[in-house]
Amino acid sequence: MTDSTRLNLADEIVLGRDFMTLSQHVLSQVGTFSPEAYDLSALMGRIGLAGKTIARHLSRAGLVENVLGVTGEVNVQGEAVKNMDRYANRVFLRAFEQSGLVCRLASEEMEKPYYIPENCPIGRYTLLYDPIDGSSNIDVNLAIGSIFSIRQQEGNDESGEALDLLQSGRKQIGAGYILYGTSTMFVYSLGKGVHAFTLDPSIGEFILSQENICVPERGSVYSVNEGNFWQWDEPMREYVRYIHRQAGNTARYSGALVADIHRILFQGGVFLYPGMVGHEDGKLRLLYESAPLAYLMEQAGGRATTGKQEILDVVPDRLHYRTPLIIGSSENVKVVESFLN
Ligand code: P6P
Repeated sequence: MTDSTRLNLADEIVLGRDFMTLSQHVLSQVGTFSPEAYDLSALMGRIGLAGKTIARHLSRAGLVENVLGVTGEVNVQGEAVKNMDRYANRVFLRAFEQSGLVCRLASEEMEKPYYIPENCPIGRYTLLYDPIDGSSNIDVNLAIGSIFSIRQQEGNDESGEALDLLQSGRKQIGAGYILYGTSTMFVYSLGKGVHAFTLDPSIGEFILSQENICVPERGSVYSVNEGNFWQWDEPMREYVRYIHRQAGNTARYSGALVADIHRILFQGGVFLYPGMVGHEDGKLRLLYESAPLAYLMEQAGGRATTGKQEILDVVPDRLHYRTPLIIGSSENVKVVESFLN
């Protein structure tokens, strides 16, 4: 390379970093320049576009309409729908209309999957997502997230019941989340490790910030809503009493699953959302919350279980199926299991 084409080393390094964008990284992950590789790269790029659009809207909370507050509706989960839930759900749908990539989208906010017929002959992917996870944090300006899972559509789903989605999390071909925190981060895996990108608003790109993230084998953080203590069964209460007695543990619970998982992914520890009296399956939904996060955690060397079964082996019997969730460092998860079994 002649001097006239070179920059100084520092600028070359910055260019190299800034040009490892999300779409570029997906191509490097798939390792080929096949049509499928470009489809996945474009698909991840559209999810990134949805995340950037949601981050922009969040940044105007309190200044523009329809960011804070509730719509007055109740969703299929029986939860009050926040303005941001509805906005973010629509953003994901718009990101994939006319994309040719995704035939069907399933969301926490929609009772049934949303079909994009013009995409179906081409786009064989289904996107499952929680558009805003932790929406109780929105009105108090705390971290929230979006969670997504990518599956291949099997068959033509003539019944419109999306029965092919009722399979274990091992069928996922990719998963990830967007964390709207002090910075906006995009974390994903296509089965070859977990990689994190940070949004650089000055160029509107997610830039690679951490590659091949490995969750520590054990950690001192335990993340659980202890306000539910007397609704848990005795073995779970015994585990938490054990943690209280053991020196060195730290309680961290943000009210947003994505934020708590992100902390554990980088620092180790365990997140728990157990079953409760009257809600034995817990609160978290399998297909677009627990399964994508379990996929990431296993890719990072951690574990995720219901307490009785690996999350990725659970086969749901309905779209909005819930499971208890114990997820994080392999050693911490093992200790929890020793109390439950
Ligand atoms: P609780 C948010 O509604 C959510 O689905 C997760 O993001 C979060 O971890 C959990 O519920 C919080 O639930 O019952 O502790 O307020």
